[in-house]
Amino acid sequence: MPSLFERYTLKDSVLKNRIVVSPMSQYMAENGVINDWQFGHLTTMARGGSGLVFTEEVAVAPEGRITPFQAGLWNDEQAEALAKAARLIKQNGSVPGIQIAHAGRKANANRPWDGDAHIPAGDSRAWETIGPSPISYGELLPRVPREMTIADIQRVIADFAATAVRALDAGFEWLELHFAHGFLAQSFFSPHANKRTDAYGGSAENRRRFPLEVLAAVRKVWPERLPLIARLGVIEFDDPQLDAEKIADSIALTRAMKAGGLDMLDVSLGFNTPKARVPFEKPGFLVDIAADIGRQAEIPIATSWSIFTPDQADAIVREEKADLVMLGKPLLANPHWPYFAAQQLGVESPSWVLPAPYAHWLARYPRDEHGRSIVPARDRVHRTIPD
Ligand code: 8CM
Repeated sequence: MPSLFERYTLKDSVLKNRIVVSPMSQYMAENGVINDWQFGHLTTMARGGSGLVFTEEVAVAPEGRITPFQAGLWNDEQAEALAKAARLIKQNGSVPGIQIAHAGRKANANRPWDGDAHIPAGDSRAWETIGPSPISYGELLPRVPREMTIADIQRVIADFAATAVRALDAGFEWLELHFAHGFLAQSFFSPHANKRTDAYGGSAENRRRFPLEVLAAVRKVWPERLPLIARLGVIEFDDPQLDAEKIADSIALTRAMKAGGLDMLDVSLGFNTPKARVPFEKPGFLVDIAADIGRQAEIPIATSWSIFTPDQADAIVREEKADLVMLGKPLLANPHWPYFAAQQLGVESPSWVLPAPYAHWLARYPRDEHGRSIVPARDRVHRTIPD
């Protein structure tokens, strides 16, 4: 059995394999309420055979949305729609996860296909953005956030906890805190964005405070029996010296989060500066960094970015560099990627990675005299040919 298709248990949650649908923002919600678009998207992803399906990033407060069309979870109507999404993911054979976040100084932008840039202050669709310090991200995101007061910090921490309660009630089994990609918690952690002189800024210890307090508040309300994980940006790729410091800071934060009840780290990018030059062209460029952080902080690891092929994903798990592989674009390009991966990796009866109404047809014919598919698995990778 290829390692990618081994079961995985974390707390009381059992995944049928190590393939995870990354949180992928759809920007199709209305007033933060997801709708038929996301129901179709998440159903498709669950039917594709991945062990765990994350919803897109869900904002904990209105001003924390990346775009006006992002999903939210601060009211009952949003919760009801997300509960339907959790049900659909389960009914279609996967485990439902949800990622919760506050976009901080990156909030209030246009959708990527509408230009990706901040909505200018004064526009009727603009709202006030907040952050650790009044420093903008720059380039397409020039808006300067209002520096958060201690009361703002406490309010947003309470918003994370309230959203976690709603996520639990909605039926989600995995909760991911978004501490990456230049969003609010990451910008507190990053010296690029955090120039505060109070207890939430300055030293590495102070810059850890906000994410740790969010984790503590959420862990109090999220049951011990269910996985609580964080996506953490551990590197920028802007400057080798700063990157080395950031990885060291990330290991220290991860150790502290583990002590605070974190069950797994999802290793990702900082995205705090437009000056970063991320080597996206290099397959699995984050994998060895993720493995190192996992070893040093002694915590289970998920990771993502530039992971394309089944062999690559399987090797990551087999070589114990990560426990879970998070995929985005490969699954958008081919929602049944797990089926093709199972064929390519030589899983017995690969069609049964998919739900029975699909699997039994795919498994049927043509067959040779031994009852096996007449097409070798390796040649079937990009074609829908029976087992
Ligand atoms: C959306 C936009 C930009 C990002 C994101 C998302 C959603 C999830 C995530 O990261 O982890 O960086």
